[in-house]
Amino acid sequence: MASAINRRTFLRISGTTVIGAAAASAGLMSFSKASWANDRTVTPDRVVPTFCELCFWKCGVLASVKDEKVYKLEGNPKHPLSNGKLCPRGVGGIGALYDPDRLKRPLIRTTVNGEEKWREVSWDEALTYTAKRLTEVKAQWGAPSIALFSHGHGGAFFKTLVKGLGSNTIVAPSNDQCRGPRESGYELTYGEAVGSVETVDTPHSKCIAYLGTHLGENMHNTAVQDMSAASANGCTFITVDPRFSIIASKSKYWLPIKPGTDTALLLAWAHVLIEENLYQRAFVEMNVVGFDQLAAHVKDKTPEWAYLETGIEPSVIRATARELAKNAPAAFVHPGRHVVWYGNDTQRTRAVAIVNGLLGNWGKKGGFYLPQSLSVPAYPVPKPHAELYKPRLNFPFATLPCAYDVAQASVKDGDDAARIHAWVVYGCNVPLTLPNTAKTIEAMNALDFVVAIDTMPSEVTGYADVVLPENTYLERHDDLESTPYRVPYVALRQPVVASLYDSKPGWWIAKSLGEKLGLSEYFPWKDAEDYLSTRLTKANLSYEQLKKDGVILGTPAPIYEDGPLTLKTPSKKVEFFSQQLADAGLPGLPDYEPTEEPPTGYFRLLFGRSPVHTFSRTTNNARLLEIVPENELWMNVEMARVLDLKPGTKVMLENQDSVQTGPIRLRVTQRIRQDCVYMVHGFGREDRRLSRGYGRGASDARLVTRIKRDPVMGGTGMNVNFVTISRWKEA
Ligand code: MGD
Ligand code: SF4
Repeated sequence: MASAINRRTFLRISGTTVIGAAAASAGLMSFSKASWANDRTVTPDRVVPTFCELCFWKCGVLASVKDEKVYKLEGNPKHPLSNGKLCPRGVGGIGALYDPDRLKRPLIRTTVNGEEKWREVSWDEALTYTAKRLTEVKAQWGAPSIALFSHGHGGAFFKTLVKGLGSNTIVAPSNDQCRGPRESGYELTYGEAVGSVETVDTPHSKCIAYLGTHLGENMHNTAVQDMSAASANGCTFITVDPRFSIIASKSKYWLPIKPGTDTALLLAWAHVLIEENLYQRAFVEMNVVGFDQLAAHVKDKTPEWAYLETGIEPSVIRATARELAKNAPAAFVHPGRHVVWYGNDTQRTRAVAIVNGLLGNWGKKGGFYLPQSLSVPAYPVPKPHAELYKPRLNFPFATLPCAYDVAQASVKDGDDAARIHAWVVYGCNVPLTLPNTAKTIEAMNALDFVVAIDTMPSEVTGYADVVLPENTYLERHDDLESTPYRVPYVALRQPVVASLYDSKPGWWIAKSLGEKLGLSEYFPWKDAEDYLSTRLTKANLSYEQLKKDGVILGTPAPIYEDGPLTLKTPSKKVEFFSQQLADAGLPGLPDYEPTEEPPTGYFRLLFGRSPVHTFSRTTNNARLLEIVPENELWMNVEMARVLDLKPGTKVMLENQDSVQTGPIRLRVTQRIRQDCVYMVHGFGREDRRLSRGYGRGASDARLVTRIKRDPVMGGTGMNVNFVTISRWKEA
C-alpha cells in the first residue's frame, strides 16, 4: 500500500505552495470593471433558467448573459420557490462564479525535500491517483471505512459513487448539526418530517409563534416572502428569542426567554390550552392518541412554574397561548430549522409538535399543508450492496450516522480495524462545520486519504490529499430538483456559461472516478443530458420545455384535509404519547430538563445567520462582503458598561476550555439579554488564499468545543458553550 500521509500540515492553495503554478488568469475580465455591470439597459444575448446554490432552498433563477459573461441573476417568475424574486445571496451568486480565488486545477499533495506542497496535475492523474488510494483503503480496511461528507444538491452523484464502492457511511452535517432533531420529533409525532421547504402555510396563517427561528436574518426566499404576505394579511407574530431579532421587531409579542428553557414554555402553553379548554377538541378526538397522558403530564406545568424557568411573565404566557388558540387552526408554532441547541432537542421539537396538535393545524389552511411532489423515476442502475461502518454510539432514532461520530471514528485510538480511514468530502467545510475544530483536524490528520471536491480553497481543502475543482452551479448540470411543496414541480440546473478554468461538473467527476474504480455500471449514461432526458422521458415530461422554462409544474391536488388523518405513525394518528420512545427507554412525553447555567463571569455563546451569508460558503464573495463585511459580537448595553467596553471595540472571546477566537467588533445593544452574547456563523476564515474572506470577524465554530448529545437521534447540541470577553490587544 502506498505510504499514507498521516500527519498533514494545512496546505494553502497559493502560488508559493503550488509547484509549477501556471498563470492564474483565465483571461477573465473582472466583472466589476465591465462597463455594463450595473447597466439595466443592457440587452442580454441570452437568459438561461437554472436554480440557485447559494443556499439549499434551490430557488429558480434567470441568468442574463452578455458577451459570455453573466451580469444579472433574477428570480424565475415561473418557479414556485422564487416567484420572480431572489434573496440578496441569490443575486450575489455572480460573486461565486467570478471569485478570482476559485480552485482552478486539480491538485495533489506531495512532499519535496521534506516539505509538503501542492502539485498541479491533469484530471487523469488526479482521478487515477484518487481511485488507487480509495481502492487500497477498501482492500485493507473494507469499503465502510470510506466516508462521504456531503452538503449541497450536487452530492447525489457522489452518493452513488460511494455506495457503488460498498460504503453506506454517508453523512450530512445538515442532519446532526441542524435539522435532524426536528425531523425526528415530527416523524415520531406525525409520522413524517416537515422537510425543507417546511410545510407551513404561512401566507394564510393568522398567528405564528417563532421559537429561535430568526426569519429575515435566516433568509430563505419563499419563507420570507410568505412571512411578508402573512404580515400584510394582519397575521400576529409571537417571537420567542433571547435576542430582539428582525422578526421580533415585526411581532406583537417578544418573549426574551432565558436560553435553553423553551420546553418549559411549550409545556405551559399546552397547560393553558388544556386547562382553559382552548384546544381544538374535534381534531384531537378524531386524530390524536395520548391526550389524557398529556393532560396529566402538564397539569402542574403552570405559567407560574414556567416563569421561574423561562423568565417570561405568567400573564404573557397565558396571553400568547390564547392568541394562538383564538386563531387556530390557522395558527402554528414554527417547527424551526437549525434546532440543535441543548441536547434535549428532539423532545423540545416534540413539544412544539404537540402544541401544534392541540391547535389542530395539521392539514389545515393557515397551519401545515400536505405537500405534493412530482415523481420522476430514477435512472435505472443496479442496486449496490453498501454497508455502514459499525457505529460506536447508537441513538435509537438516528436516520443517518452522525457526521461528528464519523469524524471521531477517524481518530487513531488503538483500534485501527474499527476506524474510518478515508474521506470523500463534497461541498462541506468540515473543520468549520462540526463542533470542536481541533478534534476534526486531529481526525483528518489520522486518515489514510482525503479527497475534497470543492469550488473554493477552504479549511477542508487545506487538509486534503487531492483537491478536485468543481464548476460553480452557474457552469454545470446537476440532478433534477423536485422538493415536496404546495404545487408539484421539477426544476433543472443547467450551465449558464462554459466552465471557467480547468474545473469540471460534479456529475463528470463522479462518473470519471467511478469508471477508474471499475464502477461503470452505476454511471451507464453518456453525459448529464443523457441522464436527465432519460429520467424525464420516463415521467412523460419534456426535457426541451424544462431547458426553456427551468421548471415544469405538475397538476395540483388538495393540500388541506378536513376528514380524519391517516398518518405514518404506528397508530396512524398524531402521537402525543410516543410508545416508540417509551419502548426505547426514553420519555414518551417531552420532559423539561434545565440547562447548565453559565459560570460567574461567563456569557452563553449563541450564534445564527446573516441574511446575506450562508455559513462559510459566502464569506469570500465580493458582492456579499460589500453588504455585510464581517460578523460582530452582540452584547447587552449594561454588561458592556460593567466591562467598560465601548461599541466598536475589538474584543477576544475565550471559552470554558481556554480556546480563544477574535478579534471581533462589539455591537452594544439593548436587543439581547444580559446572560448571552451572539454572533453570526461562517466568519473568521483561516485560509490566507481567501483574499477577501481571510481574517474577517471571528469563528464561532472554534469555540464550540463542548456539545450535549440528543439521546433520541444523536444531534450535537452546540449552545452549551460559555465565553468570557476581553479587549483585544494588538501584538
Ligand atoms: P458550508 O459551511 O457552507 O457548509 O456546513 P457545511 O455543510 O460545511 O461549507 C461549504 C463548502 O462548500 C465551502 O468550502 C464552499 O467553498 C463549498 N462550495 C460552495 N459551493 C459549492 C459547489 O457548488 N460545489 C462544491 N463541490 N463545493 C461548493 C453547514 C452546517 O453547519 C449546517 S447545515 C448547519 S445548519 C450548522 N450550522 C452551524 C452553525 O450555525 N454554527 C456552528 N458553529 N456550526 C454549524 N454547523 C452546521
Ligand atoms: Fe438562493 Fe436565496 Fe433562494 Fe437560497 S433562499 S436558494 S440563496 S435565492
